[in-house]
Amino acid sequence: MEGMQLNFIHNSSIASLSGQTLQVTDPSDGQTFDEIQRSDERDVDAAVRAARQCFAGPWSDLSAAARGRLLMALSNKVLEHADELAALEQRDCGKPTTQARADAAALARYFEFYAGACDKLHGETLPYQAGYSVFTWREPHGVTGHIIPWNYPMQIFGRSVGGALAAGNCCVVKPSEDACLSVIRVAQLAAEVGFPAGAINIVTGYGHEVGDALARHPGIDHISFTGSPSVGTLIQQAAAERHCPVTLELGGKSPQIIFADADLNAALPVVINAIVQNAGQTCSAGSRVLIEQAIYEKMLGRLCQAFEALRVGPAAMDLDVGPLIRQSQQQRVWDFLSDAQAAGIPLVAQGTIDEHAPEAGFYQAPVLLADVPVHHRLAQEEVFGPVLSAMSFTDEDHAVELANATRFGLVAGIWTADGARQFRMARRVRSGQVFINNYGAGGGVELPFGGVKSSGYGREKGFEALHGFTTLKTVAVKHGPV
Ligand code: TXE
Repeated sequence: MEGMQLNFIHNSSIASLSGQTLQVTDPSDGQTFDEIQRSDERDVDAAVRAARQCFAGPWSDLSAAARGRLLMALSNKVLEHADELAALEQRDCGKPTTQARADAAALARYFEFYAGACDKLHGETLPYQAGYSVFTWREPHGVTGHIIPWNYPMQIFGRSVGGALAAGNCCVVKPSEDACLSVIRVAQLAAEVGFPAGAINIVTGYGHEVGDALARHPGIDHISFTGSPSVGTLIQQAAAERHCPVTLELGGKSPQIIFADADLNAALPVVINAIVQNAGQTCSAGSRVLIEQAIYEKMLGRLCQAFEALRVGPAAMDLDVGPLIRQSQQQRVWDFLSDAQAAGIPLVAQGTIDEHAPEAGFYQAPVLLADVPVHHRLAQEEVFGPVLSAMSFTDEDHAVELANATRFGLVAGIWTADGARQFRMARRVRSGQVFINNYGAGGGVELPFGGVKSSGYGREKGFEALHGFTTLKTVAVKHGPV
């Protein structure tokens, strides 16, 4: 065992009150290498009290510009420590080096963006009856709770906590029990650059213990959750008990829609990357490819070739695909694949697991399945692995019907050279983001992100997120006699 990670509360590293810990496993070799605190509701309570104290004093005393300067200092600090943070997340999540480094750079960018946004957030003056002056203030909720998953700990911390702090909130964060090392380190770095004690607090442990306690705590004024739809329901129910606002990001079954007139050379690598990035464990993964019938066989052939060339291995080898996060996630993917086999869905191509990949690692070769029926669970549920389901469509109406035929609506990619169709399709596909002739647009912090239907609601990223992390107060002043 290499170390022992502590909670971070009131700018201090402290053990959980129970003294219990959980082991941290490296997905590349299945070996445990660290320990984190297994906290409970008492630790959550201590973190919420620290955050409330900070909100009542030092944090609210700062001007918006001063908050911005702190966030900018944190952005620079993250860049200075980018290699260290990337290495932590790489080991914790099994991320190939290129991905882990990109995530550390993205974290710095989130803080940079929100640093600049702090003093640009303002209310409005409103025309009203004679004798009144009416205006609005955008006020922080107070203390925000953030429940973060394991697939992109740094990025989701950046987009969620960065926005909440910029809007003037103090934060209590529960990272995933499967990946919290990078996030704990970022909170320490924040203290080093001068964030007051209590502004950012981290409490680790199981979701049903710490996450549940956070969602129910009366001192939490807003909850931001990214994770599975089933836990999203529990969070929403807990929040409803005390009418606490929530932002939910619950994943998707996002389509990539390829028309016969599309630039297939441009589409091919993007479609592949959208399903193999982070081993398919990405909420916005393009996990369905809908191909116009006229080019179905041709495009499928090209996808097969590309899939056969994909290589999987330990994170440090920096191949196309790393391991999955844990054994149960690997089992989840295997269950989907055996269901596909039982249903006679053709597995038409798969990548190769490198011979140096340790037996005990959680590897899964990328898989391409053809002719997947629209109602099969492979076309309906999030696999969260490198599994791409292909199906064909006859015309635009059929493409829209298939694209919208799931309970999710997070992201869609549309590939066509026809300008009018680009706009028609963008309107008709139900999702929070639509990309035309690209997918993700580089994932910039500027682009508001979130879903419709079971993909959740509320938006993170962009300036829009600041609206979700604030509440609007209307002030009407009656003019006195002159
Ligand atoms: O998610 P959980 P899991 C999807 C993806 C994946 C599936 C299961 O399809 O295969 O969910 O993954 C905390 N009260 N996504 O089981 O459990 C938990 O500790 C409060 C998509 O890992 O939802 C962690 O911090 N919190 C998703 C966070 O919720 C609870 C990313 C997410 O874990 C809790 C991750 C409870 N009762 C998985 N139970 C995306 N949208 O990108 C758990 N948690």
